[in-house]
This record gives sequence, structure tokens and C-alpha cells, in this order.
Amino acid sequence: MITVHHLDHSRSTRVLWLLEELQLPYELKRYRRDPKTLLAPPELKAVHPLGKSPVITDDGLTLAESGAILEYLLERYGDGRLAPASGTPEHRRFRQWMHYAEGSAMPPLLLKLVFDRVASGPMPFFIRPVARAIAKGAHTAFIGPQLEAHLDYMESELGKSAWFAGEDFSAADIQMSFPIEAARSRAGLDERRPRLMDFLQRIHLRPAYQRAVERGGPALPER
Ligand SMILES: N[C@@H](CCC(=O)N[C@@H](CS)C(=O)NCC(=O)O)C(=O)O
Repeated sequence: MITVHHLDHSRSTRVLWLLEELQLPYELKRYRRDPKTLLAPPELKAVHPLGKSPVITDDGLTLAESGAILEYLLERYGDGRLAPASGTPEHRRFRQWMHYAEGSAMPPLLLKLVFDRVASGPMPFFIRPVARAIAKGAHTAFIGPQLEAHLDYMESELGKSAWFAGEDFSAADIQMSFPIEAARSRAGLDERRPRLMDFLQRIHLRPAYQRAVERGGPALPER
């Protein structure tokens, strides 16, 4: 039996969503973030040394890293579903997006989250102007332009086909959903990028996505 170690408001929603798309049975173990630090609870370290989510266990295997988990589930249980045939141009695009989501799209989003916290977190009043100036400097010099470049890139790629890897919905869309949801929630994604907004609308309408959110809660807190 597949067990998903699922942290609330996290990338782990993607794993639940894929399992729901594939209509596979699974056990859900839920973990709550520390309300102050927002970090995962220590119990997750008993499952995997990094103590992050998602992690799955299946048949004696413990596997972390959402992209690797999605690929494992497809390989073992997919029967060719939700991934283009290997060797095709669609499969090459599929593989790129599977890596791009965590390798390129997430880092500037994470930097934004960290620097926003630097600027707004608790601190002595006389430090605050310095912290704000540092956060603003990082945003202007690096984070802001990087975010814009990635959002522009994703928006233009969605102009080439209905979904990220081609005309058919695939697990690459599931993997890409988290950076796009995160950009919508905290990095200024709005109607100026209509294809990405439409992508969000289309995924939210999928019954499997809705079942995943019903079981595990939304990937990100409500705005
Ligand atoms: N690249 C990893 C990232 C895993 C990760 O950072 N997960 C976050 C949740 S979105 C986490 O567990 N955060 C809690 C913590 O770091 O304590 C993946 O895609 O699985």
C-alpha cells in the first residue's frame, strides 16, 4: 500500500493529485506545520532524514522529492497514463517541465518568501528599516527580475499547446502546478498573464484535483 506523508499546505498535494488521477488506493498520513516557524514537525524526520514533504513509502521503499515520486508512481502504476511516450518531442518537453518546476521556477519564489519574512518578521524596531532595505535591494536586483522572466517564459510556453508537455494533460502539469499556485498566491501572478491564470482555472476544475484537495487540503493557504 502506498502511504503519503503529507504536510499541510505543501508540494505534497501534487502527489495526492496524481494518485487521484490514476485512481490508486493510498493511505494518507497528515503532518501539521509549526504555526510559528511554518516548518514540518520533527516526526517527519523519522520517515526521511530531511524531514520534508512529500515523502512516500511503498513496498519497503521510502522516496522523497516530488518529481521523483511522480515519476516513480507513473513508472510503476501509470500503464502509460499521464506521460507522453518516451522518445517523442512531447516526452522531452515533459521531462524538462518535471525538472524545471523545482530546479528553476521554485528558487526565486522561495527567495521571495524568505526576504518577505526578513522584512516583516519580529525584530527590534531599530533593525526594521535595515531589514526592509536589504529585502528591497534583493528584490530589485535579483528576485523581481527573475520572477518576471520565469512567469513570462511559462506564459509564452503555454501559448504553444494546451498543456505544458503538449495537447494532452500530463503529470508535468501536476508538477508545474505548485510554482504557478505559489506565484499566484505570493508573487504577483494575475490577469496580465492570462494563459497561466487559465491553466489554474482548468486544473482546479479537474475532479481528481478536487478530490486531492478534499483529502489533504489546498496546496497553499487561502489568499
Ligand atoms: N524539492 C522538494 C522540496 C520539499 C520541500 O521543501 N517541502 C516543503 C513543503 S512545500 C517542506 O517540507 N517544508 C517544511 C520544512 O522545511 O520543514 C520537493 O519537491 O519535494
